[in-house]
Amino acid sequence: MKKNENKIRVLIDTDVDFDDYMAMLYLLKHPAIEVTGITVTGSGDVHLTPGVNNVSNMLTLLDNANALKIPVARGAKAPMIYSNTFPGDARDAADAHYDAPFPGENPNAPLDDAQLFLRNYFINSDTPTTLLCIGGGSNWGRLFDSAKTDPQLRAALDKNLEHIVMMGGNLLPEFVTPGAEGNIQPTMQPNPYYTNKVAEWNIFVDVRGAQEIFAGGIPITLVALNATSQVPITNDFVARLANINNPIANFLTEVLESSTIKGGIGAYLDFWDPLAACVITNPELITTQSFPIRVEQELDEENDKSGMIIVDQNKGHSVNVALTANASAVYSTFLEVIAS
Ligand SMILES: [Ca+2]
Repeated sequence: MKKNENKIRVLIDTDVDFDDYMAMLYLLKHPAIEVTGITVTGSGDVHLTPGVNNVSNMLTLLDNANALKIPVARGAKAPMIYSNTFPGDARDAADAHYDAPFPGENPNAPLDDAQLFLRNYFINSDTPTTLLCIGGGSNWGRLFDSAKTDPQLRAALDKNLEHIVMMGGNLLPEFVTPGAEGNIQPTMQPNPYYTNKVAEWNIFVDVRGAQEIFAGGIPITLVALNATSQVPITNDFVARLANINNPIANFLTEVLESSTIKGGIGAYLDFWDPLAACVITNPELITTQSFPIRVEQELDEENDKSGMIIVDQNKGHSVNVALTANASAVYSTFLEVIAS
């Protein structure tokens, strides 16, 4: 792999929401990145089978035969614990890829088993890899859990999993200024199914998965709501995206303009997953601070504190949490790559 020796190798773990497309296509287009595999989780926004098909067919947007061969693997059908789930209408929209068409069908079949793919990937790898984790943590929570009884996998992860950049979580005002509320039941988009006001979705859908990732012993940058809430997807950003007028920009514009994203709440949402993707290439876009954190997972799932991120000097794991982001630099960084 000499030609790619200077590139950052990235594995992506996704729940194929609207903003996952922004994150994945940014990294797939970036000249300094080699995406070496994409695992899909069914704990998150999309259902598993449509999610796998959507990621696989998304690769046809790149008009590049090598991109079609990037491994896409079926991951978890369910979280490691509890049964928290996104609202059904949001899942239906994600399954239908927001009615934005892909140019074609990927002729390469997806892989059946993300756990097997990831184990073989690390055991056979001699190159450091970064993980972008932008869905519920069920795939990687399971991998870290199985590494506890699989010394060969554990050693391979320690050797070559260099860094995890994870979109998720929020530090509440009781831990940091300015704090960020959760997004399960935000003011702007009322959710009739849950009353939890302290958790963030990627953590909430699999509280144990997230905890296993935090405890996994690999350096983590957690791109929390504290930072992503400073980067709203604005009308001006979408106009600049639409103005690029290439197949990827047009696809992303169509997703953002779909009835379930902008139309559903009358405004665009935040730059959640794509901010985490941009942090891999441009860490200067955020400021971070290290905290010893853990996920509240000991309470019943119906408890309104389930999935809360707790700063805990005794039982927490050291994680770099993104607290601020430079919005105008994020927009420019992202759009420059999509336009290239
Ligand atoms: Ca996501």
